[in-house]
Amino acid sequence: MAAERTFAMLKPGVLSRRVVGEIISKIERKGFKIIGLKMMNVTIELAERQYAEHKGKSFYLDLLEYIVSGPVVVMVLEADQAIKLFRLLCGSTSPEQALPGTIRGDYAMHTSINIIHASDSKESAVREIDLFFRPEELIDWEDGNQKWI
Ligand code: 3AN
Repeated sequence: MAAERTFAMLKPGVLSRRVVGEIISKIERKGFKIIGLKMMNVTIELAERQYAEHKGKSFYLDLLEYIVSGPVVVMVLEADQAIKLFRLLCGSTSPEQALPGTIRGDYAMHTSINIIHASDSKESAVREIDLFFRPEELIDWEDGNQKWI
């Protein structure tokens, strides 16, 4: 199966809660290969581009305010079926429906502060990776453990 790439963001608050390492551990333990990783502040312009599809919705302004409210950690993850499997690992957008064991199930209490972003389609993944990473920031390293994943 051809490896796929997806975009992930640990949203503001994850650094403050000192759980960045725990969440990245869950992502690694599942078997995703991290090929891009950095910490940054999201500008309002970048936030508007990332969430353009939500413009006009009731939660849009709160979403922008949240995403620029503190530093985030962004990643590009590679795996077979990365987009689908990573969304499963994140759990439902609504923490009431996110199952225990998923990242939102274990770490989030409210939809508006649901701590992690995962691309929802191939098109979104390509667009978001391109928005947040320069090509030279992605490192396609040789994975000697691939046959065990
Ligand atoms: P997901 O991030 O799970 O793909 P989307 O794309 O529907 O969810 O929504 C993007 C983000 O917008 C969510 N992660 C969440 O932060 C926020 N959001 C979505 N729906 C709501 C809602 N009903 N109330 C508040 N915030 C919401």
